[in-house]
Amino acid sequence: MKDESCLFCKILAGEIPSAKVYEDEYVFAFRDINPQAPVHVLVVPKEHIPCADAIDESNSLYVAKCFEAIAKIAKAEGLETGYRVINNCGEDGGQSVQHLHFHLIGGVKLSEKII
Ligand code: DGP
Repeated sequence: MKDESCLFCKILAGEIPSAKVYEDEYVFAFRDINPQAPVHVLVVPKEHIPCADAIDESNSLYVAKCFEAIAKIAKAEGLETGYRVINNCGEDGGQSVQHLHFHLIGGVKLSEKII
């Protein structure tokens, strides 16, 4: 289901252009407009799930499919020595777009590590 006011729903609908790297029935992935590493891909469910806090048994298949896609994209992007997957959730988590997404970051030795 689409949220008319959601930036990523507009990208999914092709109303806003993006640099697509992967797509299947459940997932769309595209390059972040403000990359933080040589590879910075946003992996987005095609269902409008606002944030990680809204994941439940009705939509968790989309999350599983996102992680299946992440493994495929990482291989396709040549990230055989590793990468990081980040989800920002809510105001304290620093989430700026209210459509669940996973940042796939790599292509360099990542230094800033919180955990
Ligand atoms: P977050 O702060 O975790 O909600 O991440 C949102 C990301 O979305 C941020 O890294 C920048 C990216 N972004 C925002 N607007 C656009 C856009 O129009 N196109 C693309 N490709 N990325 C965007």
